Amino acid sequence: MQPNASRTGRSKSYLACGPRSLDLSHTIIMGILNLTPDSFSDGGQLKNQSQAVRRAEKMWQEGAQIIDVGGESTRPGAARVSAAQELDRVVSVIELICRNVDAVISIDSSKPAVMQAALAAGATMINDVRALKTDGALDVAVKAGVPICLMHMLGEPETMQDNPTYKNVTSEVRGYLYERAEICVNAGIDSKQILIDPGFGFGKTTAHNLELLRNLMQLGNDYRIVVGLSRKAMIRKLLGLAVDERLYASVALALIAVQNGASVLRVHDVGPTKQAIRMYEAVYSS
Ligand code: 8Y7
Repeated sequence: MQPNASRTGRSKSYLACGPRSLDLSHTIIMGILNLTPDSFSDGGQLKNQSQAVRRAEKMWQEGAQIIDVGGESTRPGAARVSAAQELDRVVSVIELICRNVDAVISIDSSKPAVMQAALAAGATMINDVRALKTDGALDVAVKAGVPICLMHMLGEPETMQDNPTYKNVTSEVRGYLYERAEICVNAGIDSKQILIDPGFGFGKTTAHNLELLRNLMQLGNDYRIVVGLSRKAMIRKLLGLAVDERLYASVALALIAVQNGASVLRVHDVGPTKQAIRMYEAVYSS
């Protein structure tokens, strides 16, 4: 058994993603599939779509059990897009991935209409950086019965990095996530289907991010933890590296997250992260 499972005394558990179930006794990799226009060099919609499906397939082959599909950028300073635009970006790609790749598809969105359409197209998980706070989002999640990742964000992407301040970042993030999770449970979501995520970089300084990662265990055992640190700006701030130079640091951070209790890793570089996890599991399962 992995130390993070034995330390927390959790028995074998699963996420129920429609017809599939994900075994949480192994670390799960969620591969990032960005369908925002800046993630493509050029070309028309069809070219983009087949490129996206190929990328999903590659991530699946490299070990991603979940593909997280998103059509709205939540980077610091990013503007919001309309539901119509987001739908246009994600729905047909989800249908195509479903037909061609055997992975669980997660919809990265805060908009209930987008969640609903994505679920109808074959997604069986929701990843919401706004933790189902948008009007109507909780209702969609309750009816769908799929796993839901609730992420902490201080403020909104346009302004979240303007001097974020906490008295105690770990306890405030934990308090927020447990409050959101309780609201979900009271609305009828099975607590075993709820995942929580501290939201690295979402209204946090580098010092906040480092403290949260160090204290990840303090998010507790009630809900499984998702962590996204892949290629994030804190690596530029600490090491001065451009976004395409952040692989080794990203893998190191992912492994620290696993040691500190993360169950799901949201990453761009699936193959290298999978190798690191396999070594970790080889050490701790023998
Ligand atoms: C996260 C995320 C992003 C994260 C979860 C990026 C959509 C920025 N980051 N979702 N989304 N956790 N659950 O750099 O950390 O990927 S977008």
